[in-house]
Amino acid sequence: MRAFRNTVLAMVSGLALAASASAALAATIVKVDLWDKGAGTEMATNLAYATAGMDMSKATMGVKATPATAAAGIVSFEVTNDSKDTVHEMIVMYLADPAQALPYIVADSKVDEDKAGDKGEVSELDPGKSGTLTVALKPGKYILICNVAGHFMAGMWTPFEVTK
Ligand SMILES: [Cu+2]
Repeated sequence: MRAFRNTVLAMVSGLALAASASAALAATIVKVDLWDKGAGTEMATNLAYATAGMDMSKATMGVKATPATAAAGIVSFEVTNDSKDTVHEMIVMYLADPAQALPYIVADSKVDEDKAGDKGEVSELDPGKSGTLTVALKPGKYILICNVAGHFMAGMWTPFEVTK
């Protein structure tokens, strides 16, 4: 999806130029922390979003967004991988139907990014590294996930809402 992402980035940089011309369109800053309990911890395997009866207190890794909501418009996700030993990433997914599970490729232990509502990502951050994603988002329900193999099922997702 790199070509698509570059298109989005080109659109966003156009928006960013427009924003710099108008202070009223300042981006909302969202801090995102990617955390885990260490590579020595056995990963949880059944914590996908929208799984009935799941217990997120069993998550061995996760995504934390502060704040977990933003007004519609330009949003800058400032993402930090807090892990000491594991690569993580952050993908913004739009949820067309928040009651539905995300499409999943079992053989790859990954969410199917082509079928889910991929809006952009900060891909594969080494431990301790940071990156920023700036995107224009419309109102709705979203989810921030890490799609390194197995991490989504281990609990690496968090809801995110864009309001009008
Ligand atoms: Cu991860």
